[in-house]
Amino acid sequence: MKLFKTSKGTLLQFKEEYYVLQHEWDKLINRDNLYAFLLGEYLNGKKITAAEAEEWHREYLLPPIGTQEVWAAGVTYLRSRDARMEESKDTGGADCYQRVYEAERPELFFKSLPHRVAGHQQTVYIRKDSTWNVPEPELALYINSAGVIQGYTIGNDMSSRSIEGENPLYLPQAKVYERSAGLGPCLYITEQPIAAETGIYMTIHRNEVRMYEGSTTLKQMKRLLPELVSYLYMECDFTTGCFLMTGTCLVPPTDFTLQPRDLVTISIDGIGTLVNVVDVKPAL
Ligand code: DO4
Ligand code: MG
Repeated sequence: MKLFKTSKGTLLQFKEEYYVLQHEWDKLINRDNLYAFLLGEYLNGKKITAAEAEEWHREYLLPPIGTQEVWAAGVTYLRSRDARMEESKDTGGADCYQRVYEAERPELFFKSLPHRVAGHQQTVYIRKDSTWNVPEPELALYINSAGVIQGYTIGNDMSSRSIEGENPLYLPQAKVYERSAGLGPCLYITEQPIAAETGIYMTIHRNEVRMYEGSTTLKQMKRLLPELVSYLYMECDFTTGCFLMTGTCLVPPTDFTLQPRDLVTISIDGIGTLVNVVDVKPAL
């Protein structure tokens, strides 16, 4: 089942049918067993045609987030550890990535408030003071206030590799700025936890030329999803739940950096596709 947040209301897709639900977003998603609730609820919604749903997607789609904070996990895949050790080798920061990859405690960091999040077909930014910028395609979890995973979406953890590489203490500046987080296109709600075989795919296009293409599966992740959630919820309360990006396994080659107008396309099996256009923040 998929929930789409739009400026006209919430759209539920069940198989190939679409229903408009009346519930307020945060109240709808923050519950125990969201899948069972939606199964019992969708027929109370107003059914619309596939053509109408298509128009809602095109014209009114929003990121699938209400008042939740967005957090992120790091160095959860070997590929991310290796890329970060490489980018920080000349500045002495490489060792901390090796240590966190092996450690019992995962790396978790605050990523975004909802107003900084870009949805499907919206613009993400690269920083003007950064010389090396990449998208990070990540499975993102929606976890309810009781600390239970209720749904999944696609995350784009936009990152400055030059700033993080200069000094790991600059991580918040490398990661947190306007429109540095992409989420969407929907919240994917399943009866069973998402499968380890689930594929993640990313392409980057510049002037319609493919500059990068990569894919992986969740199986490559070193950590378990409940392990990440339990550390995040250990000492933090999230009254309407929270989103957690779970780390990247796809890193473009070291000579690649994003430019304005690049198109980043991230797909995850079952969830769909998140497309973001790259730009810089306009001057105030
Ligand atoms: O260690 C810094 C950030 C790591 C990260 O964002 C990732 O592995 O996806
Ligand atoms: Mg990341």
